Amino acid sequence: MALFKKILIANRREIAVRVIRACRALGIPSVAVYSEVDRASLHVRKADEAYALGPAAAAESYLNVGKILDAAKRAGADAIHPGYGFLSENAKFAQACADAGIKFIGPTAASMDMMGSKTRARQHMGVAGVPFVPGTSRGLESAEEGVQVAEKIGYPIMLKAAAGGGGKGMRLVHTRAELKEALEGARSEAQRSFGDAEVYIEKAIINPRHIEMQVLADEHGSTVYLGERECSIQRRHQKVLEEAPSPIVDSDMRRRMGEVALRVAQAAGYTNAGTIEFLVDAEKNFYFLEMNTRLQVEHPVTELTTGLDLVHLQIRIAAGERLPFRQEDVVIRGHAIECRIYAEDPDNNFFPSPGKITLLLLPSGPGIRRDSGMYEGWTVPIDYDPLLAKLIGYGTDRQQATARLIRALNEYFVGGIKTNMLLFRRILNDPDFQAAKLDTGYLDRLLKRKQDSTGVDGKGAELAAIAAGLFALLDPSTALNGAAGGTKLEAAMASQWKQAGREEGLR
Ligand code: MV4
Repeated sequence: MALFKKILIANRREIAVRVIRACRALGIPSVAVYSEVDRASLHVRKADEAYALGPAAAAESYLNVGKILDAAKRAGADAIHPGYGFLSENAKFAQACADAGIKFIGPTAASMDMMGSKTRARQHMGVAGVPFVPGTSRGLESAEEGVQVAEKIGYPIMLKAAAGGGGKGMRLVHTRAELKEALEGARSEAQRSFGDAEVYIEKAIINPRHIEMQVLADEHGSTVYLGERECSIQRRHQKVLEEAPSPIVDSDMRRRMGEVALRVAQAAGYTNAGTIEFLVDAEKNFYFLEMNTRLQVEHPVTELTTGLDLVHLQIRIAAGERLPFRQEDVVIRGHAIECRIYAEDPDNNFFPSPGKITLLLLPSGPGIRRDSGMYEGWTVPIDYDPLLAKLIGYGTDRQQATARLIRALNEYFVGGIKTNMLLFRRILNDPDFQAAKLDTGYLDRLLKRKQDSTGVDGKGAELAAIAAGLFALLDPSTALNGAAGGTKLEAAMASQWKQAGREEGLR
């Protein structure tokens, strides 16, 4: 009757904690694995059991297939959840799990392989009638071939690595004169990054939106879409803030995108949770970009707007259960926005800012969800991606979700390290964000504008501090007036200035 005897989580920090929570809720014992620097990590504390993998280097720990399978065998785990990143999209790992008789909670190695190469994916999607950006569906043989294709589809064009992702091996080319050099650059970067120099051409979409569709597929042929996420707010191919639903997608567009996403998933023989990424142009035409064959960082915004627990469903699907609902049962309700809190220094080019968390004040209250991998006293290691936590605001509409998130960000305090938290106040208060004028160039434009210290108007913050001091003086309930009023007023004002100074220091 039990879904699994025990689940090992081949990951760390917030996503490991997220999966452990799902295991707990389902009554399944959880097993953590950790590297030397993660001995005291939150996921290790929360799991029922924990196994050491080895040194911090990912190749000797979270990317080491042999060590992870060995830990699973020792623990008696019959399933592995890979989280995101690390081995989550590694077809060889999925196959190695299958060969070891351990259920990989995700798609099959064959589905991953199909999506692992963009040219292969484009070939399959062409057959399935999925719209994608015009271009080639195989690697370029020469610069001359590139020039010919580019003349046909028209500049600007995009050169992309077939094995690529995250913008590596990608070049925007405006004219024929630039093409040869760009192709050489893209090829060598692709070879260096992926060990595969295959590069192909797409027509470039200028300032697209990035919108993705969540799907779930069981192992009995039933596939559903769970609505889209707007992920246009990113910097250097790293997402910063995501929301569901997308402000520009109406129910008709959602249905059309969803049906395309189902076709993609079915063409890949897909099972479990997956995401189909689209580029959307200014006229709201959408084009298949790629499929992510894992649970994504931003899955909570879909959970909040659908009321579903995606990790719970992933586990049930992996155990061979049927999806417990049909497409027509999926209802999108309300609006959710996620902020990715990174240990990085916005004043120093967003460089990672590891160190000890000396003070942690946590937000809560209506419409707030926090998925976190940190705790007070924990030292953030330098060795991995600097994501600390995700703060998600939910409301009946976008405006309420935004207001709740701003309120919660004001309650949230992470002391001892630098974080990107003030950036979110800037975004959420920005008129363009509030008007949903978003595309993949949005954040760079915002960051180029002259910024002040507080995320709101600098002079305004100063005035607010003074006004707070005056209110404190005039309000009898604060008992600041009277004989000792002068000194108490000074204290109240000093504390306001301290708050402003603290925020200044956190910038
Ligand atoms: C594009 C594009 C415009 N036209 N393809 C960047 C990462 C990779 N996954 C795909 N990317 C893009 N592909 C065509 N034909 C613009 C981008 C792009 C982008 C896409 C999604 C999210 C952020 C982005 C930032 C810059 C460029």
